[in-house]
Amino acid sequence: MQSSTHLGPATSFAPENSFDAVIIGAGFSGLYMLHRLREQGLRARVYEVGDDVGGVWYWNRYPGAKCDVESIYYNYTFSEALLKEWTWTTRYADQPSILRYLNHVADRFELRRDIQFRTRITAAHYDEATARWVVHADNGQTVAARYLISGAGCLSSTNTPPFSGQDQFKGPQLHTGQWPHEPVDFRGKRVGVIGTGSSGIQAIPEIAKEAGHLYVFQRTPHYSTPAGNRAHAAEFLDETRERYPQIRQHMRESSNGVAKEVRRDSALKDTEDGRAARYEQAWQDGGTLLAAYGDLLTNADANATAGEFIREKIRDTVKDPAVAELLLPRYMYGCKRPVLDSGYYETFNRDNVTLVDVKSDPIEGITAAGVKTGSREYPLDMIVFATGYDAMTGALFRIDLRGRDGISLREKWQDGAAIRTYLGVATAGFPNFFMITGPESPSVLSNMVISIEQHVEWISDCIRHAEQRGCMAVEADSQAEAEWSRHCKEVADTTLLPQGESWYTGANIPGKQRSFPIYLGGVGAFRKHCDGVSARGYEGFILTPQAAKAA
Ligand code: N01
Repeated sequence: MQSSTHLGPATSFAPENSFDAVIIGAGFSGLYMLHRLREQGLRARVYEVGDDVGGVWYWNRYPGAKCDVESIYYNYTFSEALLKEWTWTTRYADQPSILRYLNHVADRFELRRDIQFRTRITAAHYDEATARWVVHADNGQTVAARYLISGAGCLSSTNTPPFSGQDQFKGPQLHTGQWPHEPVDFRGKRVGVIGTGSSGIQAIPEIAKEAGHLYVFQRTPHYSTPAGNRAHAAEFLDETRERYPQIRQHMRESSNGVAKEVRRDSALKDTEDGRAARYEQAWQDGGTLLAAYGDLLTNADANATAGEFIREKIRDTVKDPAVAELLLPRYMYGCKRPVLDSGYYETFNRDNVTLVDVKSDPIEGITAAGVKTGSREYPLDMIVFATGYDAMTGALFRIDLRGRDGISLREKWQDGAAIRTYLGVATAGFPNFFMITGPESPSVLSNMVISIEQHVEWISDCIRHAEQRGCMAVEADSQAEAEWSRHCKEVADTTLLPQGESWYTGANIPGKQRSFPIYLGGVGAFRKHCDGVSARGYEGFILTPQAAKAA
């Protein structure tokens, strides 16, 4: 048995550097995890890279940043008092409102005293002899903890493609996922935005309103539908508060974590007029069209009807037919994350906006003056990278995470080619390590906050169970894990989603191994399954009693 880790043994830590649990990240996940563990009487410490709480909502300050899950569903539901005292004023909350909410939560539950900001966890090694994690930070600090819990997020490790010459550009270069705190002045400037996913599509209409000229560098046209954002009426808010117990129940039992009816009928069984009317209704209501029929993500022909409806809308909206043609998405709708916008396609009718098709004329590099494609150089004063994230595994792989026998998570998962988790919450060989909305949980294909709450509550119950029985370690069994991974893949393969070229599959990161590490069985079914596992005494987990320590 190994007696220490590469970071040294987990013995001889001063009390101030020794915790029951270390939690990585102070976003929605880390904040609630800290609250739960403190309620259970455990000593937990959160480490957070940012200067303050918020996670992705701390970093994503770009103009137009909003959440595409309706605000009344995108909040914690664990506290009646918190639900009653907070009001979302618009259908979709913007980034400043969500950040205010998370600050309110941190203050209300006095969380800040157990959070260390401006600290990045760089390594965490499991010391098998003491059944503790030795955790190292970028400031040189090393602490030990019985439990290590990642709330590092699914979309927090930003991706900037390695364009040649990037260091030569004379003006500011900004990434939507690491936006500056001070206001960015676009007035009169030639601005280039690279990327037209959710972040680009939210930012482009806002930047266009200010910029002297905006160049949108688009590689793949994405599907976007109107968000239909609006102020909430007072009666709607009153009624929502009254009905919240039912709304919460509905969210928890639903497929995607929001309390909306899901249609199950087939788009192909409807008439052409019937489909047009239903898609039009969904378009006018705002939101994605994915809920219009039950088979849009499972049947390519059904999917094509929604795709064509959106293409027709783009042709109707964009005045220049050549520009409209370039904006038409051709992949299967929903296989990249569907985007919600506020006036995106209309933006291309402005005189100060130019769409640059970098699929036919790829970006060759960045120069001192701007962006150079194969055919010409675009002189710019500022470049905005809306180029997304190394999703699902990026934040975990950035940490040198080593479990039993010094095996790293990256090695175990073979850089993403062989991701294996049990319930997305644990992985064999890494005792007492838990992931909040890790790979192979519903995570990014659900309302994240509802999924985070479910995982946090399940993890804290599991820890309580282990503590009450005096266990030194809880670890996923490799058989149970293999079975869960197989099941995830089997469910995903009943849909069109694994076929997509998207960050869901890792296709957005050159060289990244393809996989589809998201559980598509639905939030309600997942919760039921996890509850069954705990009711059966944490079936599929190995609980090592204290006595085994001496063996
Ligand atoms: O990133 P993306 P995002 N040359 O990966 C392009 C969540 N989110 O930050 O499609 C040229 O979707 C790339 O082109 P292509 C949400 O889940 C949520 O926009 O790969 N272009 C694409 O257009 C979302 O899905 C909210 O051909 C290059 C873009 O960059 C996720 O975050 C708001 C390129 C990246 O799009 C990620 O969204 C915002 C290159 N070399 C984000 N490399 C909410 O509302 C990449 N691109 C909650």
